[in-house]
Amino acid sequence: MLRQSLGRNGHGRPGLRPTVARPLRSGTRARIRGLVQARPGAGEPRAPVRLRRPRAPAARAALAAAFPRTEDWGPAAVVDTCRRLLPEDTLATVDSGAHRILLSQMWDCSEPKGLVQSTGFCTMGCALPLAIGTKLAEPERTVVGFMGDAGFLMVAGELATAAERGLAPIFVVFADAQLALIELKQRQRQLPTAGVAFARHDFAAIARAFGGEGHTVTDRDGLAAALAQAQAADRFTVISAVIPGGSYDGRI
Ligand SMILES: Cc1ncc(C[n+]2csc(CCOP(=O)(O)OP(=O)(O)O)c2C)c(N)n1
Ligand SMILES: [Mg+2]
Repeated sequence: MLRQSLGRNGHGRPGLRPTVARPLRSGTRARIRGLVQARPGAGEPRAPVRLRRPRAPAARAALAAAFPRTEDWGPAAVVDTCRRLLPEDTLATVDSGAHRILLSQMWDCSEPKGLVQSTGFCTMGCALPLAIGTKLAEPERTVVGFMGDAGFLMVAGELATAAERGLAPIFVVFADAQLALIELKQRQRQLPTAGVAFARHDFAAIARAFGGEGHTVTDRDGLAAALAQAQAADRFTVISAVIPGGSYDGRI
Protein backbone atom coordinates (compact mmCIF):
# COMPACT_ATOMS: atom_id res chain seq x y z
CA MET A 1 0.00 0.00 0.00
CA LEU A 2 1.17 3.48 -0.67
CA ARG A 3 0.19 6.26 1.68
CA GLN A 4 0.65 9.98 1.22
CA SER A 5 -0.36 12.49 3.81
CA LEU A 6 0.18 16.22 3.75
CA GLY A 7 -0.76 18.35 6.70
CA ARG A 8 -0.48 22.00 7.68
CA ASN A 9 2.23 23.98 6.01
CA GLY A 10 5.19 25.51 7.74
CA HIS A 11 3.49 28.86 8.01
CA GLY A 12 0.51 27.69 10.00
CA ARG A 13 -1.91 27.95 7.13
CA PRO A 14 -4.29 25.10 6.42
CA GLY A 15 -2.74 22.81 3.84
CA LEU A 16 -3.90 20.09 1.53
CA ARG A 17 -4.63 16.95 3.50
CA PRO A 18 -5.19 14.13 1.08
CA THR A 19 -4.67 10.65 2.46
CA VAL A 20 -4.21 8.19 -0.34
CA ALA A 21 -4.11 4.44 0.04
CA ARG A 22 -3.92 2.44 -3.17
CA PRO A 23 -2.32 -0.87 -4.05
CA LEU A 24 0.71 -0.47 -6.29
CA ARG A 25 0.10 -1.51 -9.87
CA SER A 26 2.75 -2.58 -12.30
CA GLY A 27 4.39 0.16 -14.30
CA THR A 28 5.45 3.61 -13.22
CA ARG A 29 2.90 5.43 -15.37
CA ALA A 30 0.08 3.30 -13.97
CA ARG A 31 1.23 3.92 -10.40
CA ILE A 32 1.41 7.67 -10.94
CA ARG A 33 -1.98 7.68 -12.65
CA GLY A 34 -3.31 5.78 -9.64
CA LEU A 35 -2.00 8.43 -7.29
CA VAL A 36 -3.31 11.25 -9.44
CA GLN A 37 -6.71 9.64 -9.77
CA ALA A 38 -6.85 8.93 -6.04
CA ARG A 39 -6.60 12.61 -5.22
CA PRO A 40 -9.81 14.13 -3.93
CA GLY A 41 -11.68 15.57 -6.88
CA ALA A 42 -9.76 13.53 -9.43
CA GLY A 43 -11.83 11.60 -11.93
CA GLU A 44 -14.45 14.30 -12.01
CA PRO A 45 -14.97 15.89 -15.39
CA ARG A 46 -12.18 18.41 -15.92
CA ALA A 47 -14.12 21.47 -16.85
CA PRO A 48 -12.08 24.66 -16.68
CA VAL A 49 -15.16 26.48 -15.49
CA ARG A 50 -15.08 24.70 -12.16
CA LEU A 51 -12.71 27.20 -10.59
CA ARG A 52 -14.10 30.12 -12.50
CA ARG A 53 -16.38 31.04 -9.66
CA PRO A 54 -15.67 34.72 -9.37
CA ARG A 55 -13.89 35.54 -6.14
CA ALA A 56 -15.36 38.38 -4.19
CA PRO A 57 -14.27 41.50 -6.07
CA ALA A 58 -12.88 43.07 -2.91
CA ALA A 59 -10.76 40.02 -2.14
CA ARG A 60 -9.53 39.87 -5.74
CA ALA A 61 -8.59 43.55 -5.66
CA ALA A 62 -6.81 43.17 -2.31
CA LEU A 63 -4.81 40.21 -3.62
CA ALA A 64 -3.83 42.08 -6.78
CA ALA A 65 -2.77 45.10 -4.72
CA ALA A 66 -0.74 42.98 -2.29
CA PHE A 67 1.06 41.10 -5.08
CA PRO A 68 1.48 43.52 -7.99
CA ARG A 69 2.57 42.20 -11.38
CA THR A 70 3.99 45.39 -12.75
CA GLU A 71 7.70 45.24 -11.87
CA ASP A 72 10.09 45.34 -14.82
CA TRP A 73 12.01 42.33 -13.60
CA GLY A 74 12.14 40.18 -10.47
CA PRO A 75 10.30 37.18 -9.08
CA ALA A 76 6.85 38.69 -9.58
CA ALA A 77 7.73 39.46 -13.21
CA VAL A 78 8.82 35.84 -13.65
CA VAL A 79 5.51 34.53 -12.32
CA ASP A 80 3.49 37.08 -14.27
CA THR A 81 5.28 36.35 -17.55
CA CYS A 82 4.90 32.58 -17.13
CA ARG A 83 1.21 32.89 -16.21
CA ARG A 84 0.52 35.11 -19.22
CA LEU A 85 2.40 33.01 -21.77
CA LEU A 86 1.81 29.41 -20.72
CA PRO A 87 -1.55 27.77 -21.56
CA GLU A 88 -4.33 28.42 -19.11
CA ASP A 89 -4.61 24.73 -18.22
CA THR A 90 -0.89 24.37 -17.47
CA LEU A 91 -0.15 22.06 -14.56
CA ALA A 92 2.35 23.62 -12.16
CA THR A 93 4.49 22.45 -9.28
CA VAL A 94 6.53 24.61 -6.94
CA ASP A 95 9.40 24.13 -4.50
CA SER A 96 9.73 25.50 -1.01
CA GLY A 97 11.24 28.89 -0.37
CA ALA A 98 10.56 32.58 -0.80
CA HIS A 99 9.54 32.08 -4.44
CA ARG A 100 6.80 29.65 -3.40
CA ILE A 101 5.19 32.11 -1.01
CA LEU A 102 5.01 34.70 -3.77
CA LEU A 103 3.96 32.30 -6.52
CA SER A 104 1.22 30.71 -4.41
CA GLN A 105 -0.48 34.10 -4.24
CA MET A 106 -0.02 34.97 -7.90
CA TRP A 107 -0.52 31.75 -9.88
CA ASP A 108 -4.05 31.26 -11.18
CA CYS A 109 -5.17 27.65 -11.54
CA SER A 110 -7.84 26.49 -13.96
CA GLU A 111 -8.75 23.39 -11.94
CA PRO A 112 -8.25 21.74 -8.54
CA LYS A 113 -4.68 20.49 -8.03
CA GLY A 114 -3.48 22.71 -10.87
CA LEU A 115 -0.61 23.76 -8.58
CA VAL A 116 1.08 21.03 -6.52
CA GLN A 117 3.45 21.77 -3.67
CA SER A 118 4.69 20.30 -0.41
CA THR A 119 2.49 22.13 2.03
CA GLY A 120 3.21 19.90 5.01
CA PHE A 121 6.91 19.21 4.83
CA CYS A 122 8.08 22.28 2.85
CA THR A 123 10.34 19.93 0.93
CA MET A 124 13.10 21.68 -0.99
CA GLY A 125 13.58 20.32 -4.50
CA CYS A 126 10.17 18.64 -4.66
CA ALA A 127 9.01 20.59 -7.71
CA LEU A 128 11.36 18.71 -10.03
CA PRO A 129 10.17 15.14 -9.36
CA LEU A 130 6.60 16.40 -8.96
CA ALA A 131 6.77 17.91 -12.44
CA ILE A 132 8.30 14.74 -13.89
CA GLY A 133 5.53 12.63 -12.35
CA THR A 134 2.85 15.04 -13.51
CA LYS A 135 4.20 15.03 -17.06
CA LEU A 136 4.32 11.24 -17.00
CA ALA A 137 0.66 11.13 -16.00
CA GLU A 138 -0.45 13.97 -18.31
CA PRO A 139 1.96 13.89 -21.27
CA GLU A 140 -0.21 16.02 -23.52
CA ARG A 141 -0.39 18.97 -21.16
CA THR A 142 2.10 21.72 -20.43
CA VAL A 143 3.78 21.08 -17.09
CA VAL A 144 5.99 23.66 -15.37
CA GLY A 145 8.01 23.20 -12.20
CA PHE A 146 9.00 26.38 -10.36
CA MET A 147 12.16 25.93 -8.32
CA GLY A 148 14.46 27.77 -5.99
CA ASP A 149 18.09 27.68 -7.04
CA ALA A 150 19.14 25.89 -3.84
CA GLY A 151 16.32 23.38 -4.29
CA PHE A 152 17.40 22.83 -7.87
CA LEU A 153 21.00 22.20 -6.79
CA MET A 154 19.77 19.56 -4.33
CA VAL A 155 17.94 17.45 -6.91
CA ALA A 156 19.45 18.34 -10.30
CA GLY A 157 20.49 14.72 -10.83
CA GLU A 158 16.83 13.82 -11.21
CA LEU A 159 16.92 15.54 -14.61
CA ALA A 160 18.37 12.22 -15.74
CA THR A 161 14.93 10.69 -15.22
CA ALA A 162 13.26 13.29 -17.43
CA ALA A 163 15.90 12.65 -20.09
CA GLU A 164 15.68 8.86 -19.90
CA ARG A 165 11.87 8.94 -20.03
CA GLY A 166 11.86 11.40 -22.93
CA LEU A 167 9.69 13.81 -20.95
CA ALA A 168 9.42 17.54 -21.68
CA PRO A 169 8.43 19.43 -18.56
CA ILE A 170 9.64 23.02 -18.18
CA PHE A 171 11.60 24.02 -15.09
CA VAL A 172 11.86 27.67 -14.14
CA VAL A 173 14.59 28.36 -11.56
CA PHE A 174 14.48 31.55 -9.46
CA ALA A 175 18.23 32.13 -9.49
CA ASP A 176 19.04 34.59 -6.69
CA ALA A 177 22.17 32.85 -5.36
CA GLN A 178 20.76 32.63 -1.88
CA LEU A 179 18.44 30.75 0.45
CA ALA A 180 16.19 33.76 0.19
CA LEU A 181 13.57 32.67 2.69
CA ILE A 182 16.13 31.92 5.38
CA GLU A 183 18.11 35.11 4.63
CA LEU A 184 14.89 37.10 5.00
CA LYS A 185 14.02 35.42 8.29
CA GLN A 186 17.51 36.08 9.69
CA ARG A 187 17.17 39.77 8.90
CA GLN A 188 13.63 39.95 10.26
CA ARG A 189 14.89 38.49 13.55
CA GLN A 190 17.89 40.84 13.55
CA LEU A 191 20.26 37.90 13.43
CA PRO A 192 23.55 38.12 11.58
CA THR A 193 23.26 36.83 8.04
CA ALA A 194 25.01 33.47 7.95
CA GLY A 195 25.17 30.46 5.66
CA VAL A 196 22.57 31.65 3.18
CA ALA A 197 24.60 32.91 0.21
CA PHE A 198 26.17 30.75 -2.46
CA ALA A 199 27.77 31.15 -5.89
CA ARG A 200 25.91 31.58 -9.12
CA HIS A 201 25.91 28.44 -11.23
CA ASP A 202 25.11 27.76 -14.87
CA PHE A 203 21.81 25.90 -14.55
CA ALA A 204 21.22 26.05 -18.31
CA ALA A 205 24.50 24.19 -18.87
CA ILE A 206 23.47 21.57 -16.29
CA ALA A 207 20.26 21.03 -18.28
CA ARG A 208 22.16 20.63 -21.54
CA ALA A 209 24.59 18.21 -19.90
CA PHE A 210 21.62 15.96 -19.10
CA GLY A 211 20.29 16.18 -22.67
CA GLY A 212 17.72 18.89 -22.14
CA GLU A 213 17.53 22.47 -23.29
CA GLY A 214 18.75 25.34 -21.14
CA HIS A 215 18.26 29.09 -21.16
CA THR A 216 19.50 31.85 -18.89
CA VAL A 217 17.26 34.91 -18.87
CA THR A 218 17.58 38.31 -17.27
CA ASP A 219 14.45 40.11 -18.44
CA ARG A 220 10.84 39.56 -19.48
CA ASP A 221 11.61 39.40 -23.22
CA GLY A 222 14.28 36.76 -22.69
CA LEU A 223 11.91 34.73 -20.53
CA ALA A 224 9.15 34.99 -23.14
CA ALA A 225 11.49 33.72 -25.86
CA ALA A 226 12.69 30.86 -23.66
CA LEU A 227 9.11 29.84 -22.82
CA ALA A 228 8.21 29.76 -26.50
CA GLN A 229 11.15 27.51 -27.28
CA ALA A 230 10.43 25.31 -24.27
CA GLN A 231 6.85 24.73 -25.36
CA ALA A 232 8.01 23.66 -28.81
CA ALA A 233 10.79 21.42 -27.47
CA ASP A 234 10.64 17.62 -27.49
CA ARG A 235 12.75 17.42 -24.34
CA PHE A 236 12.84 19.04 -20.93
CA THR A 237 13.92 22.65 -20.54
CA VAL A 238 15.52 24.50 -17.65
CA ILE A 239 15.07 28.28 -17.65
CA SER A 240 17.33 30.03 -15.18
CA ALA A 241 15.69 33.35 -14.32
CA VAL A 242 18.48 35.44 -12.85
CA ILE A 243 17.18 37.84 -10.19
CA PRO A 244 19.01 39.94 -7.59
CA GLY A 245 19.37 38.86 -3.97
CA GLY A 246 16.82 40.49 -1.68
CA SER A 247 14.17 40.38 -4.41
CA TYR A 248 11.43 39.35 -2.00
CA ASP A 249 11.80 42.29 0.38
CA GLY A 250 8.43 43.85 0.98
CA ARG A 251 6.73 41.16 -1.11
CA ILE A 252 6.14 38.20 1.20
C1 LIG B 1 15.28 19.68 2.84
C2 LIG B 1 15.05 21.04 3.42
N1 LIG B 1 16.09 21.68 3.98
C3 LIG B 1 15.91 22.91 4.51
C4 LIG B 1 14.67 23.49 4.48
C5 LIG B 1 14.47 24.88 5.09
N2 LIG B 1 14.28 25.81 3.99
C6 LIG B 1 13.06 26.22 3.58
S1 LIG B 1 13.12 27.29 2.30
C7 LIG B 1 14.80 27.25 2.29
C8 LIG B 1 15.56 28.09 1.28
C9 LIG B 1 15.33 27.62 -0.12
O1 LIG B 1 16.21 28.29 -0.99
P1 LIG B 1 15.93 28.31 -2.53
O2 LIG B 1 15.60 26.95 -3.00
O3 LIG B 1 17.03 28.99 -3.22
O4 LIG B 1 14.58 29.17 -2.61
P2 LIG B 1 14.41 30.75 -2.27
O5 LIG B 1 14.00 30.83 -0.82
O6 LIG B 1 15.72 31.40 -2.53
O7 LIG B 1 13.31 31.21 -3.18
C10 LIG B 1 15.31 26.40 3.28
C11 LIG B 1 16.74 26.16 3.54
C12 LIG B 1 13.62 22.77 3.90
N3 LIG B 1 12.38 23.26 3.84
N4 LIG B 1 13.83 21.54 3.38
MG1 LIG C 1 17.31 31.00 -3.89
